[in-house]
Amino acid sequence: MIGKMDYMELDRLAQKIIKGQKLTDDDLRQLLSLTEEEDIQKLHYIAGKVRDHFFGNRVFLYSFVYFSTYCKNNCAFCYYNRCNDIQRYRLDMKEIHSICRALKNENIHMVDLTMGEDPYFHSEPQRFVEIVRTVKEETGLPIMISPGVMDDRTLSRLYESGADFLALYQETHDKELYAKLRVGQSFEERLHAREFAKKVGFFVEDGILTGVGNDIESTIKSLRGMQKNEPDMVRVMTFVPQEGTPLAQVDQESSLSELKIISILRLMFPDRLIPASLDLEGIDGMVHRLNAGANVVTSIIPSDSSLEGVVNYDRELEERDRDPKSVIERLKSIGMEPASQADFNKIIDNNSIRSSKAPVVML
Ligand code: SAM
Ligand code: MD0
Ligand code: SF4
Repeated sequence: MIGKMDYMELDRLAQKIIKGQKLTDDDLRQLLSLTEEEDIQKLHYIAGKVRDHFFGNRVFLYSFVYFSTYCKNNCAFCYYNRCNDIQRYRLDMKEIHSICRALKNENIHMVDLTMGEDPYFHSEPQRFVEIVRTVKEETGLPIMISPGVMDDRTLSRLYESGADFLALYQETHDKELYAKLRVGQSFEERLHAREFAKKVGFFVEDGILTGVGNDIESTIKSLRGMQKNEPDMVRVMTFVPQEGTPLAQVDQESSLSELKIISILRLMFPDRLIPASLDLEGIDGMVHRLNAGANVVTSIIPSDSSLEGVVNYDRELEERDRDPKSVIERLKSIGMEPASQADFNKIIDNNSIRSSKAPVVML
C-alpha cells in the first residue's frame, strides 16, 4: 500500500484518515508486515501528519508515581510479580505528602498513581481512596490511577475522590496469549473494570505488549479489541525481559515493532492520547516514539527520586535523565513543546476527546 506512494499521496492518505477513513484488517496486515526502513518511515510520516492535525507540536507530560511495588499477582512478564524475590516498598502518608509538594513544581499535566495489586490497598480500598483524595487536594492536578483491577464500588469512590483516568492494560486481546501472560487472572474482569470505569465517567487507557509471542494475527486481534471499547488513550510497549521472572530468558525484540504499532494506533485512533514511555529506552527512545506519532510523554520521574519505573531501562544507570527539565529540553530540540495545563484540562472538562463529534483540535 504505502511502499509505492510518493509524499503527495502520503499527504492525501493522512487527510483521508483525518476525515474518518478507517483501516481494514488487510490494511493492518500490510502495515504490520512492513520491514523496509523507507516504508516504515513513510508510515511514521503519515502518523505524524495525523497527530499534528489534532495536537500540533504540543505534548502532554505525565509524572509517574509507583507508590507500592507489592503485588499479589503473578504476571509472567513483570518484575514485581509476587514470586520474584525482590526488594519492595510502599510509601506512607508522610512520603505521599512530600511527593505532592515536589509534584507542584514539576511542570507536568497529570500524576499517574500506580501500584502492584498490593493486598494492603486491595483488601481495604479506602486506603487508596485517601491517597487519591490527598494528591488531588494538595496538587490540584488531574490524576490517573493504575491500581490493577478494582471492584465497581471502589472505582466509583475513586472517581468521586478526584481520579480522572483509569489505566488498565489488557496486554493482549488474544485470550490464549492473555492466559500465558496474566497467569490466573480473569480476562473478563479486566475488560469489565475498564467498561465500568468509562460508564462512571473515567477516561480510560488500554494497552498491549509486543515481543511477547504476538504474531501479526494476534496483534490485529488486540488492535481491534482495544478499538471495541473506545479508549481515550492507547498504548503499546515492547516487552523487556525481567530478571527473576518466567520470561527472563526470552530475547528482547528491537523497538521497531512498537514504533510501527504506535503509528498504526495513530491511524486507528487519530485524536486519542498515545504515549511515548520513557521507561523503555529513556529520552532517546522518547524521540523515536514521538516521531512515530505519539503525543504524550509518560513515566517522568524527578532525577533525585528513588521511586521505581515498571520496566526500568535505567535500573543499572547512575543518571536517570527522565526528569521534566530534561524532557522539555529535548522536546524543544525537535521542534515540539509541552502543551499548556489549560489544553489538558480542556480534554477533561469538555469530555471532548470522548465525543467523536468534537475532537480536540489545538492548532
Ligand atoms: N499492577 C497494575 C496492573 O498490572 O494493571 C499497575 C501496573 S501496570 C501499569 C504495569 C504495566 O507495565 C503492565 O500492564 C504492562 O503493560 C507493563 N509492563 C510490566 N512489565 C513489563 C515488561 N517486562 N515489559 C514491558 N512492559 C511491561
Ligand atoms: C509508563 N511506567 O508509562 C509507566 C507505566 C502506568 N499507567 C504507566 C507503565 O511507562
Ligand atoms: Fe502485579 Fe501489575 Fe506486575 Fe501484574 S503487571 S505482576 S498485576 S504489578
